[in-house]
Amino acid sequence: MKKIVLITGASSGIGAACAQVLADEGYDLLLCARRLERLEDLKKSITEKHKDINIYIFKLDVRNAKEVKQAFENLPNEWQQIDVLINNAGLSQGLDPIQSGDIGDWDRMIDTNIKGLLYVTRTVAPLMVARGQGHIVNLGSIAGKEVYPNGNVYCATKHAVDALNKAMRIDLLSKGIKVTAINPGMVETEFSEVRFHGDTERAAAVYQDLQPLSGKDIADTIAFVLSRPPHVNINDLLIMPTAQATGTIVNRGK
Ligand code: NDP
Ligand code: 8X3
Repeated sequence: MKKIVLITGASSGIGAACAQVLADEGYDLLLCARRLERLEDLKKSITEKHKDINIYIFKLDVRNAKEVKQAFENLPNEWQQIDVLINNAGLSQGLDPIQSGDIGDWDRMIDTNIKGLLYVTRTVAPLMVARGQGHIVNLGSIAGKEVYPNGNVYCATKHAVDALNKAMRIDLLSKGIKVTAINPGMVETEFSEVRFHGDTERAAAVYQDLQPLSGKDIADTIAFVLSRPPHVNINDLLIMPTAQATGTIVNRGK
């Protein structure tokens, strides 16, 4: 029987790459995000390559607890047998000092990266507990391991993901459920464009003169983590571009 992976934030970047790579690995895909048209395109392109992979897409804003609960209650029964949850939906907004940060930006990061991840986990973990199996993969960040100038609230949300990852592993230990954190450094996706509110020039400068990670680099790593035998769990991985030593120290060859 094929395994089902649920990927939040599958409409772009790391989430979309996970969908492609895990389809190659034979997983059926349960994909959600706010931009349904993006998911439709992704489904079409994966289906063209893999006729045998089942894909179910649905629109979801992880910040809305009621919407999250209803979306999973409304899933056809066979799609509720979720083997892997990739808590990937997340974002950064703004890069400002604490004394002048935008409160709307702060709310969006906290509501998505912490509360959204909790709402989805609270809904999906019981389904895994009932089956006595499952694997939850949480997208943390280098920003959850250290703090960098003006990263304040984004770093705080990813430190929260780091704490929740450890907490989930403890609470789910006796239930046969694996919990893994994947903590990337710079990955070239829509992340910086979203952080800088659509300023594509400023976003491009982040990745100038160095080779960042790609979404596929992270997806390949997750596929490796998921392919370990039942008695092996990778708790926590920090994965950086070779050109990046810390959140802020990078080698642009200059
Ligand atoms: P992208 O901006 O390319 O993708 C983010 C995804 O999250 C999109 O599919 C977006 O879909 C989804 N999303 C955002 N808000 C919501 C919401 N409220 N409800 C549902 N889905 C949402 O960025 P990445 O792929 O880079 O980011 C994926 C994860 O990786 C994030 O958690 C990020 O913090 C983390 N990360 C990224 C790094 C990087 O350098 N890129 C490094 C370390 C960690 P939609 O807008 O359609 O809802
Ligand atoms: C995204 C990477 O370095 O901008 O989490 O925090 S960073």
